[in-house]
Amino acid sequence: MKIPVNMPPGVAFLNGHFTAENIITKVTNSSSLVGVFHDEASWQALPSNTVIYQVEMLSSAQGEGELFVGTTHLNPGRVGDEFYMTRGHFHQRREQGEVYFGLCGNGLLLLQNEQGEAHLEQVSPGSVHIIPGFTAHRLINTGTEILSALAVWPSVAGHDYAALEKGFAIRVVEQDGKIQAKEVQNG
Ligand code: M6P
Ligand code: ZN
Repeated sequence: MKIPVNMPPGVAFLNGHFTAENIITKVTNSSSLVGVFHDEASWQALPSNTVIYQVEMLSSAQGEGELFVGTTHLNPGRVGDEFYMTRGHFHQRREQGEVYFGLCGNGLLLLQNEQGEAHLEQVSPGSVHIIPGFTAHRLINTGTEILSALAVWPSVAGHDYAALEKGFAIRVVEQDGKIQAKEVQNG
């Protein structure tokens, strides 16, 4: 009997683009990131169709035990002094974790627990980030190139954006030509 060998989807590790039959793409414009950046006037001044990031995802099975795979491509740039970043989220199923892999560009992964304690990890090509359960996560592009990171997460995890209405406890800005992480009051 001839045993079939199927061709799986592929990912280019240099830029995170997939080759697959069905790729789902979600574009996030600045206009949908209401209240995310601290300098509201600079945010208002951006053309509303300014693309901040795009996520491309493989279409895969959903349900308990199934995994999603996607790449976030976060553009370089700033809103006022604050670097472009993803909205960031807790998982609806709080106990579910996730893994990010830095592919290209340079930035930071902001991690924050339910007590509001936050820390940063350097994201660079080849970096591996284990995001535990009960931990909110956001990517920040502090470089001049696109920051692309591959992510693998349980399909049942879901996104809880509302839990972060007050925002994260750390903001990353450029000040005096340097990348600076600042603690936010009422974060
Ligand atoms: C990664 C994964 C996705 C997430 C995306 C964008 O690809 O974590 O689940 O949706 O980043 O992040 P956010 O949902 O915070 O905009
Ligand atoms: Zn997640």
